[in-house]
Amino acid sequence: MEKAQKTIADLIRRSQTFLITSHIDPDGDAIGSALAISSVLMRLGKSAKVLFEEPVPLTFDFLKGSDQVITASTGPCEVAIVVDAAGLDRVGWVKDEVAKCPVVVNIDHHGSNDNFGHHNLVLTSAGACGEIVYSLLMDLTDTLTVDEAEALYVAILSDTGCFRFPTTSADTLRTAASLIDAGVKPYHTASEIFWKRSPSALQLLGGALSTIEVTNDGAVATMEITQRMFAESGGTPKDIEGFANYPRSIRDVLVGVFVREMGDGLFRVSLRAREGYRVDQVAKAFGGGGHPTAAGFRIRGEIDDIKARLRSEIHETVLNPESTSD
Ligand SMILES: [Mn+2]
Repeated sequence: MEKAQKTIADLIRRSQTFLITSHIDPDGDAIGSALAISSVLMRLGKSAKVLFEEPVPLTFDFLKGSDQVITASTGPCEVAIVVDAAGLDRVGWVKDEVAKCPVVVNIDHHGSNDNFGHHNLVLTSAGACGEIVYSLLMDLTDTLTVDEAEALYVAILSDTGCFRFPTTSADTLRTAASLIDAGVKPYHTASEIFWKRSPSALQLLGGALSTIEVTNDGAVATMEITQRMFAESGGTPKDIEGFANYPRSIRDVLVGVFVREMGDGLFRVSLRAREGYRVDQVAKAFGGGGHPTAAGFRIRGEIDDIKARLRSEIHETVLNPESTSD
């Protein structure tokens, strides 16, 4: 096993108080990984607080412990464990809370991870951070509770796009199988995440789909969702989980762009690429980050302008990289 994993397991065994956090706009991997760790640590008699910049999105509030997540400043802990974040900037203001802890552990699977921790367990081959967390937790405990297993199953299901994305490996499925052995019911978990849509959510999807534009060469598709669509449909941000994957699902489209209006001139952009094409560098150029085929960032501006800049940036650096000097 990874030497870093053994070192971190030893550190956890001899420490008593933990702060666990992850990136802003937390997804299933961030939340599931953090909740599973905190639950195991508390079972081991330790103090483990999960602190996120924002509350857990409703999609994931069925996970045990999600109501214990705190979103306000807390006292320092012996050890901060940061999961699923490529850099400390990704955790938002929680960064200051992490800085108060003398030891920082970085557990992640992003290729762009900058090894910000005192201890770094970064495995870029993992489809989800939850896979790495599973292996670490099995060093600390003999068995997972059903709730811990479900949190990790959600992490893996989310980050592998239900076992469809390129990082899905035999190990991914072996870990998922172990979680099912521990009591996870795949049908139950999938229906909690994917099959609780409201009618207004589908109206919202209809509105978003009607904005799809494909470039003349067929390689880039954009889709957007505006505050007005939320208002008209009665839908909520919870309803748009997974929308970012639609533009890329069009035949021949290599890069999909999903722009969401957050209000006050702020937009959140999600980029999705086919395997072999990288959008993480584009996201980075705009101050964000992510994986080669799934990345994102936030930006201020005007929506048509943002889309135009993105189309040209994607054509220049993703689809025709030899045209740039670096
Ligand atoms: Mn992840």
